[in-house]
Amino acid sequence: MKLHYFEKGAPVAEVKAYIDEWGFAVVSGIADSETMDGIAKDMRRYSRGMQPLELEFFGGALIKVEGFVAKSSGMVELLNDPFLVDLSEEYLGADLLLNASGGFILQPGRRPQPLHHDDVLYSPFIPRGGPESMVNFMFAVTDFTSENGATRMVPGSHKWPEGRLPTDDDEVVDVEMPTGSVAIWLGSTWHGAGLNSTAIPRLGAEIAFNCGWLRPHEAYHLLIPPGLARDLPPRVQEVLGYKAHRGMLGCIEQRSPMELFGFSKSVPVRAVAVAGESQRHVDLFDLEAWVTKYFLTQNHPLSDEARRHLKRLSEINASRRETANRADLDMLEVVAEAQGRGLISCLEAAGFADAIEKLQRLTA
Ligand SMILES: O=C(O)CCC(=O)C(=O)O
Ligand SMILES: [Fe+2]
Repeated sequence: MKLHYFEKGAPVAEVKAYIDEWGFAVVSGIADSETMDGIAKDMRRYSRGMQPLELEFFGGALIKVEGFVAKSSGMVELLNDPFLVDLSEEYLGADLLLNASGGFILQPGRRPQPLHHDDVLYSPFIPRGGPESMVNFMFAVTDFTSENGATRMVPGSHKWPEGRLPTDDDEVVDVEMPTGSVAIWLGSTWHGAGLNSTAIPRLGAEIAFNCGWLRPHEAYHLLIPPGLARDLPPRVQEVLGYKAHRGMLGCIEQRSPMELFGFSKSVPVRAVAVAGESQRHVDLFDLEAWVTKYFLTQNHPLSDEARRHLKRLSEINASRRETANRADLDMLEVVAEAQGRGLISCLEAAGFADAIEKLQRLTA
């Protein structure tokens, strides 16, 4: 294959179509050099005195700064780019979680990392060929070259059946990319760090996600407890696990922890969110249409955050419309309520108090 380089701003659908075909993609220019420099500094600082990981899995030359989002503000910035979550949601569904984040320092070595697929974490329990469980982003903090051990990918290997192993006949592509680029691959895609035959370490910053109904590799509630998470951007709070999955997993007293802890300002949303079924003016079925119309008439651009919540709410509402079974309806109602609350607290945090007030009047 000839590797295509997407540019920052490439539509999610285009990048996804490419990943669907090859199992991975590269987007260049996604992070600026200042952010990369900051991350490089943090990586060097936190890796002082560390030795390469010993497990055969890592190949003998990889030093890893783990829980890296908890250690580097640059990593928080990367994580807050909506492109990451928007693209990953295409594979993992809504309310996904940060699986792991790391500084990957590839030292000069003697052999490459063995080829593997990252979803070994879950594949004993989710058969290959089923839904994807992970999406991985590796940012080039230094240039990635064939000489310094750029990550190697096996094109199309995400489609391989259980038990199919790489052979010498399989094509392997070195993902060469300049600093500020990101390589993206699926949990099912075979890959591995290359061999660094230069004298200078290769630095990569990894952010991986998993489905919100799976337990992440790293325990981010503990790495970034509520007192610290409070000051992070909402999207980051969400993927750290402070948002419940579909309003039902990871709850405290039936609520998302971020609601209960009051991460966004007050959340006077229940009245709006539960204004279901028989209400006169706005009900959950129409909430997204109402909000979209409101922003159109106000000439306000709809924030990414709000757009995301709206998209989820409309997905849930579409399934509500199609579901006749009472138990399923009850469940979907819980989910719609949670998504409605998320939407409204995000509107509120963005300062659209007038929209919320209107909504509340309409639903009173
Ligand atoms: O550092 C790299 O290029 C890839 C590392 C990797 O795939 C892993 O450790 O799972
Ligand atoms: Fe990997």
